[in-house]
Amino acid sequence: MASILAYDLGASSGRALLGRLTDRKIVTEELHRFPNDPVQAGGRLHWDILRLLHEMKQALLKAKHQGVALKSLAIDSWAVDFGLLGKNGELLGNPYHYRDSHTDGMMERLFADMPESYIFERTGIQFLPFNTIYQLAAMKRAGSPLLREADRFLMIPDLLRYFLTGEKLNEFSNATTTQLFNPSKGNWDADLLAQIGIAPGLFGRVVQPGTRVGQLLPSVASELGTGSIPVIAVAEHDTGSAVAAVPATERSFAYLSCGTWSLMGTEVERPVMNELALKLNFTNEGGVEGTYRLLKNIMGLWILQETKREWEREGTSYSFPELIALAERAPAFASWFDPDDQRFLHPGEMRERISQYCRETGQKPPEQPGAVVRCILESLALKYRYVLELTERLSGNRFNGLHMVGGGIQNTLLCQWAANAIGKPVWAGPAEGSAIGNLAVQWIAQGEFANIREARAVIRESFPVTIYEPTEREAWEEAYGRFRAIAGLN
Ligand code: ADP
Ligand code: LRH
Repeated sequence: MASILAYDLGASSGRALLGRLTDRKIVTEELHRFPNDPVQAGGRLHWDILRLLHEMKQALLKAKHQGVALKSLAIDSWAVDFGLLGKNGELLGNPYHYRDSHTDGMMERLFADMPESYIFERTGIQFLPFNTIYQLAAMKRAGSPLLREADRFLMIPDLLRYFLTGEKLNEFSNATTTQLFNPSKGNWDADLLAQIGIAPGLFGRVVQPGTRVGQLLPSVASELGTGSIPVIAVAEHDTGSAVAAVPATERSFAYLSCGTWSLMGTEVERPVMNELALKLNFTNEGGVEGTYRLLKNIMGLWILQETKREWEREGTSYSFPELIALAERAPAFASWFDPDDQRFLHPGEMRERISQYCRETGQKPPEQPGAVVRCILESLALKYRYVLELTERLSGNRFNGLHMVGGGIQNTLLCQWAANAIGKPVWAGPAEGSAIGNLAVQWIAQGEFANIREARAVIRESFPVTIYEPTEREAWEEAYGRFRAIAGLN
């Protein structure tokens, strides 16, 4: 039976999922899962890009050993990061992690030369300090030798795809996250590149999700002993793939892609690039079939991941289910913080930062592990309510519930508290949203589905959705008012 392969590389882990279509249902099998641990070296934070390529090859070997013939494969990953190729086609250096501190203060520095409105009217993209534009500007300012030698700019999935196929192409959904792509012109923005002093020649042709972009290089196929496999560019930005997999029936719906980040918003036909979008710092990231994701980043489960890592460094290991059980038993509504306070962006001692935030806002810092986790999860749920309200205001739509996809939906407490906080049902599933959206776009490219609407209908039939109805409404309503005051959200 024909199978296809989706590589979904998240900021915390990567996986390779096999997909098959059986009686108009999608069947998936996890072939391979591996950690994605960034590496601190020489005072900088990098992605271990070649280890990721190695793990991707392991998945191909597993497929071969299982006797699976692959009809195609595709890659999606986190956004904004990139590698640079030299003239000889070799990778120059190890890609930086977007949480590296070299972009600190860069965004504000650029605003002195061009106001936010100038950047936003050209890109429609939210201001995040680690956007590619600020990463490149930081490298330029530091006189990076990599930049001097660079011949091509490839984002993470472009780069991994290049290693597999030899083709140097930039995929659209990810290109939009650079804050250097102009959706009106349908191309890289020459004015912005000139402002930051980056040669436009580094940037290649932009291909739409659903384009066949090559096949396994003979050298890769012979190294692994596989045949030649067609490679497709999907929505290579993981959030683009995740939203493609939202099993919504309605045309206009609200979603929360819940993993390392919490990405909340709605799908729109055209970018919303008005003053309110700029003021609320919403983004318009490119999606499949010409759609855009009007959304806002929320810091997400990163804060919990980092806290868990901190306990591990101290010698106590908790699993996510253990931490959630502890949180459930801790006292409710004891303290909160705004997850999007910039102090939580970089790796490090999250508990101390939470305590500091609590002290600054006249709250008693949480102490026991259960209280800390409860504080994180309640703060996230309450922030979801705030951003959902902003999404409604900006889009002019009222949503009767929230679709949640991504690994974070395994946190049933968070799903329930999200429903309680927004006062509407949460429909959770599928957990492997990005990988499934990746598979769906490959099938569209192969003519198995006519379009994303049909793909979503099949996804709906293939994967369970858990419904969380809101409970404890009064208590959460009252908590929301207090949370807004503490977080200074008007
Ligand atoms: P990413 O793609 O950004 O790496 P995922 O979508 O894989 O992230 O989601 C990872 C998050 O899912 C973890 O940070 C954790 O909070 C949550 N998670 C993973 N496994 C479980 C589990 N068994 N129970 C509860 N939560 C979990
Ligand atoms: C989620 C994600 C998100 C970006 C961030 C850098 O994995 O792609 O959409 O903002 O990583």
